[in-house]
Amino acid sequence: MKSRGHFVAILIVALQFSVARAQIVMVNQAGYLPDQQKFVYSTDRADSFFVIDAASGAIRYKGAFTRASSNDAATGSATYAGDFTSLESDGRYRVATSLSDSSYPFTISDNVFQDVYRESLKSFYFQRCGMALTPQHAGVYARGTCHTNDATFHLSTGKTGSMKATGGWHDAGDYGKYVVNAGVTVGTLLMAYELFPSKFKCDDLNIPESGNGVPDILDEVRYELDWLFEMQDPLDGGVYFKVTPANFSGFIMPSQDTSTRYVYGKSTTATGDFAAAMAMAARIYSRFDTAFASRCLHAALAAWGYLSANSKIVPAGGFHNPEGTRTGEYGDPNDSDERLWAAAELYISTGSDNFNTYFADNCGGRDAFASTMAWRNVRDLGLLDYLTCDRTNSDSTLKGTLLRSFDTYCESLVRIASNDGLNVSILPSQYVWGSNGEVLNNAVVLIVGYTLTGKKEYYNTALEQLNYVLGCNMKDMSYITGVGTASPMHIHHRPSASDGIAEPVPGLLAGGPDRGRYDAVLRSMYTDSTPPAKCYVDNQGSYASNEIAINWNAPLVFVSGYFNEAP
Ligand code: 9MR
Ligand code: ZN
Repeated sequence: MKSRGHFVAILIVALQFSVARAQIVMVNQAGYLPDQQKFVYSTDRADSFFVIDAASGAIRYKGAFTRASSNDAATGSATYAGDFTSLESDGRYRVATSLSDSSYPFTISDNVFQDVYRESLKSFYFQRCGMALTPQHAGVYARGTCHTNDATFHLSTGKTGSMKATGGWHDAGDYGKYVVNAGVTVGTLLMAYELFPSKFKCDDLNIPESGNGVPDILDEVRYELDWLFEMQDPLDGGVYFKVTPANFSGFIMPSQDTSTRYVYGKSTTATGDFAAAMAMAARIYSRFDTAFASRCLHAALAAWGYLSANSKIVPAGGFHNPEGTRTGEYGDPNDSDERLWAAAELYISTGSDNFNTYFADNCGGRDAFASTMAWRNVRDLGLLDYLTCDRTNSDSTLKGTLLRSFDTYCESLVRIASNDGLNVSILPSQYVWGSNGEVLNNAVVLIVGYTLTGKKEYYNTALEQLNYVLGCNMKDMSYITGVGTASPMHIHHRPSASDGIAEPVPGLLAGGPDRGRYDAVLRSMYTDSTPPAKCYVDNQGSYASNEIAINWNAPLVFVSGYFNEAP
């Protein structure tokens, strides 16, 4: 009888569980800061919700749901929001609704973002190419070195022979290294440090350089910069586009990938991003290592020289994969934003009028801010750095104009978020490949907006974007490996897939819903009528929704690091 009773009990629990999941109750699975805004979202029509102590079940807070949207285009559902901001006591909780649905557990405390911040930054160490990851620093994810062979000049370089192409981070789930994506990633991470040095000063991440007196974020970025130097042609300052094999490798460990790597021809987008990132590094590292800083500045100036000598985009029409090459393209037919960003950073680092004038003539003035940065659009990095710099000869009238444009842009993001059922700041049409990166880049923009204007709605909307990737989404999951109760287990990431360890490498952000359904797995599961915010699957084959990439992890580091430390 005992075992039968046991069976019935399990059945009841199982039934309750499946009923509970029929409607979702979405919370930030990392948790909430005690003194900040707190929202729970649900598709459940319940009129009220209870925040209960996760261990005892005791009710700690009771609130009413308000309808956030009815059948909105992104979620395809009616959604309800519950505000429990006034619950400020530290603890471990769950939300239950008056219809008996319940959420994953979550924490309220000052350090809820500590793990996501530290793990997301540490994930860059796990992406390192050209060195062994030791058990001391990588634990179970220790692995051998990789890609130490020279890269062969591809026909598109006009050269023969080979060159050194070691170090740096693997771009994503693949083992390629692409200068354009490296540039925006380095720019985002350095901007985090430059704007908020006290929030990004940790030196105890357990990377090989930890404890050396230089913040780990700068040590980690320097690993990428050291590879970037190799990508510059010393003869004319131009920068090669990428180092990859002709095709993506199978799902093997990096050390097993011995295919021929090619270095591809120079481009002005790569050279502009390189110039900007190196110019930023020149001023940011000058406090720690003057010789390194001046090397960065020389490289940036040489890259600018190449841009000046090539006033039209190189290659014509933007980079395209040559015949026979199938790795990432990062094709971008417009290099004006890369040039603008380079000019802004070179101006800030040198104070030279030439760069200031170039920036002023090309920044767009009243209409400067119209979009958020992404790998193909780095305008905002230049605009925001100009706006926040303290060069005394910068144009204060222009700064005033830019600030108004920026404020209007931030307001437009807040408006999009408040019309969205889950307070997400992207439009339904923007759930494209890497949408989680777009959401977090909007949060970066809003954080800078809050810093410059003090408008609390910018801060709150930025926080809601972090909530979205950490669980307040239609998949009811944290999109970050190893963070939260439900997170990706089958991420499109070659080391995670081939290291024999069930848990993926932690701290990696999945690309997120892709309404374009650019892979066969998404196409087999969803259709044109699937709500955009649902076009995601935790399946290794879904590279368009479940891959990871350095340029998506960088804004995650920025945003989680910002909220992790009190201002
Ligand atoms: O992030 C890139 C996305 O915006 C593009 O639509 C997509 C297709 O070109 O490529 C993405 O970048 C991938 C890159 O090309 C290769 N490494 C993996 C990147 C993330 O999926
Ligand atoms: Zn490698």
